[in-house]
Amino acid sequence: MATAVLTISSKNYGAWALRGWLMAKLAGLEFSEKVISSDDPAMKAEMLLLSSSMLVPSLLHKGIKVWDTLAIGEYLNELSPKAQLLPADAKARAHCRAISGEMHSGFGSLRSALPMNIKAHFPQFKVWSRAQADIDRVKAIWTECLSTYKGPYLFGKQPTLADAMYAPVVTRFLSYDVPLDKACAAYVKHIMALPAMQEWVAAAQAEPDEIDELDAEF
Ligand SMILES: N[C@@H](CCC(=O)N[C@@H](CS)C(=O)NCC(=O)O)C(=O)O
Repeated sequence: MATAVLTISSKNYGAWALRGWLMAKLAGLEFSEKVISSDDPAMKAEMLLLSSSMLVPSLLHKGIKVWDTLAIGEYLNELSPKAQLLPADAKARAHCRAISGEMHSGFGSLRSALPMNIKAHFPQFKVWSRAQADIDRVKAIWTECLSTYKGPYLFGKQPTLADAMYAPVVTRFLSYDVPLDKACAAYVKHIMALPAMQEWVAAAQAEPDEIDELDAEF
């Protein structure tokens, strides 16, 4: 039986949940999922036991509770150093932390204008200027990483914490038909082809439609 429990929310709408879940998969952690619905008041009390911030994702592993996505990523990197969630090279590692931090603390316009919704497709979606600036910054980050580390992932041959942080942006770019150049489009394909991503997307597709869109931060 798995000794770790990852608390998550909707697989269709839960961008932070996807980040934490993908990190756990990339780290090779055996875990069970606890899916909570923020609409259910009974769940709130249970939620507090699992996540001190009342936000997901939250990881419970051998009595250690870790909430907040970046903290989960750092914890998993310590737990499974061989998985190299952070690159071995110090310069690349600093770069990986910097762009992961940028995703963690920024891109508010992109998040609110293009919320994650894996099941949906909005062809020719009209993007407003601030969200466009966020999109342009994401593309610049990806382009720099892909040319520096030669792909197919942001830091080279294997996916890292940064790829998990940007995975919900990958699904958004597909949902909202965001135009991409060849290198960024190839990156999107590689992320979507990860077995873990395919598993997540299949579960999102199978999620009942009546799950309300999360009204907190995406
Ligand atoms: N900074 C947090 C953000 C987590 C977050 O905003 N999670 C959202 C959903 S993906 C949440 O739990 N919202 C409250 C709720 O759904 O009840 C992190 O890195 O984990």
